Amino acid sequence: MQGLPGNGGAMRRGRKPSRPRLKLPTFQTFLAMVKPVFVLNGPNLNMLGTREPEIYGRDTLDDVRKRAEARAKALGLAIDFRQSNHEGELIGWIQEARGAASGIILNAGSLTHTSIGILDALSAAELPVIEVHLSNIFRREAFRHHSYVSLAAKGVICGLGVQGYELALEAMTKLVA
Ligand code: DHK
Repeated sequence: MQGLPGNGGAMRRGRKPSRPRLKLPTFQTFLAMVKPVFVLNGPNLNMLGTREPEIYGRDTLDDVRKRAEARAKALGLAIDFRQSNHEGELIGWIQEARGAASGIILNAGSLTHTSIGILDALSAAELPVIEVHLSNIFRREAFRHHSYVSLAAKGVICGLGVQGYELALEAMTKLVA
């Protein structure tokens, strides 16, 4: 039996006409397409693991990065994890984030309590910001109770150690959606 012109005879033989196939990106391609969340770490966080472990824990910064990357992958987020001991470098990365990132998770270390430059860069970035601290800064010295970063942050997580970074990533999925 002959089919109708143009549909390969599908109609006459009772089959649905074939539709053009929608090609979905793979999960990895999708990750590469979206802008990463910048996870930025300030001064002395490269010393994690050996630095005052009773306050900051025994995990190294590399452990923190691996846990953050694993959590981000499970959440479908791409992250760019960095650390610097230099205020200017951190400010440069926050400026870069404005065009290149979907959000910022920031543990600015001691610069949290001193840097108006970092606050200004965060305000200019116009991105969701979550502030993280490993230790509970409110149980510590009075000078740690004030944070310039908080003025630009959507939320603050402190005192929960490495888990704070994972919780920040979970919260970020809602903020970048
Ligand atoms: C890290 C630092 O280096 C301190 O200067 C802050 C923060 C607290 C943290 O708990 O992760 O005061």
